[in-house]
Amino acid sequence: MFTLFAAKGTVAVAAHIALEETGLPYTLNWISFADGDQRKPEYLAINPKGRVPALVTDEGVITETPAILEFIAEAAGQLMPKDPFARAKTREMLSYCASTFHVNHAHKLRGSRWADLEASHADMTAKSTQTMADSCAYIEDQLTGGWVTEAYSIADIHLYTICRWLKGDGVDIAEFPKLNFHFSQMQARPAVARVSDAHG
Ligand SMILES: N[C@@H](CCC(=O)N[C@@H](CS)C(=O)NCC(=O)O)C(=O)O
Repeated sequence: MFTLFAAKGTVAVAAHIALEETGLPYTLNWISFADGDQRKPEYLAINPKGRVPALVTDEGVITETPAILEFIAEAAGQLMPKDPFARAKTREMLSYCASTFHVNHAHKLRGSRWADLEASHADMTAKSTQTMADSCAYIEDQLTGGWVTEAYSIADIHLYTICRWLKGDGVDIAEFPKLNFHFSQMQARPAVARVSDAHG
């Protein structure tokens, strides 16, 4: 039995979807950013980085979305290709989502992680629409029109989770037809719809 610590609408949506898709037993523990739960000692004892998601397992805590997603996929024997090249392409997308796509988004509201001046924050916020659109253009070019690799995998789940933020970031996903199709395919999945309802 796993416990997922998640905040609504965050990148924790990805781990939540993976758990719903696989049917592994888990409990959900909501963290409220509005109440600053992520910086409270109780939560820092679970994840000293003060971020979500965190997945508590019998062996210990796992943080970082790519690691959590791959752990869930391996525990369930689902959502990860068997072929070495396809596995590498899956990890390539996970890594891009975590290190670039997500970070572009974080520049919109979390500029204080990288700079102190208000003017610097404003500059980062203004730039995030363009960097998110640039990432979409890159991914659009990579996609073939279906899933990230031949079959549905954790790469699709991570990609979808970040694409949920595009509208709020000022990017119209309809300008990227393959990405838009990918997004609709994800929304049509019952597990994804259940998680979306839970996150509101
Ligand atoms: N690299 C981490 C990033 C996790 C992360 O930054 N999560 C955000 C929510 S999307 C968070 O917890 N932010 C809380 C804060 O900055 O106070 C991952 O991919 O899991």
